[in-house]
Amino acid sequence: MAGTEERTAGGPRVGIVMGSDSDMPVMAKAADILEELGIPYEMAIISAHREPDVFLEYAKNAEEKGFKVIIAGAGMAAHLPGMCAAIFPMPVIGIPMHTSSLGGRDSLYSIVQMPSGIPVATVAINGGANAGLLAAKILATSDPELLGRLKEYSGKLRDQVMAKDARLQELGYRTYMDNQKK
Ligand code: RP5
Repeated sequence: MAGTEERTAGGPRVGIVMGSDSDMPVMAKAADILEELGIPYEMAIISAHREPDVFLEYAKNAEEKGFKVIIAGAGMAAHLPGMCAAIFPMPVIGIPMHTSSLGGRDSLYSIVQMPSGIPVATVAINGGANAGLLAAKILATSDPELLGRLKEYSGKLRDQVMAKDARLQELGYRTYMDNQKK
């Protein structure tokens, strides 16, 4: 399939799909998280509107490929995540893209307002990293080693904030802010 790559050894457990390459900077944040946590994924660019036949093949084959979660990102009339959820029987996480015309509210409403029976777990506008983490947490419910790596990740976040506060106490806020601007 064009535009598809598998990043880690072992079959892909997560499908990352986006409606356009203009979505790539946000979707890359989800991929970065999966790589950091050692989760194999496959990334693809597929437009539900511009190539519906290709989209249908992707969604129908996703379970057979071994995907346990799909992360789908799209902007404007963002039907890709909802249509993935209509076909793929496991969790779909939707990422609404920021848009220049309506600030991403168009994408957000298109993705989050699913009809009863077909849920899409929708993250914030441009919330690529959280989508990756949510996928990891879903997989971690049946993978104790991954759960351990997630706990380490949370521990690192905690340490980073504590280090920042220690630096603030040492320098005072004016010097801290001056250093931030450099
Ligand atoms: C959506 O339309 C894509 O997900 C993208 O966010 C938006 C704009 O696509 P391009 O015109 O940049 O290809 O389908």
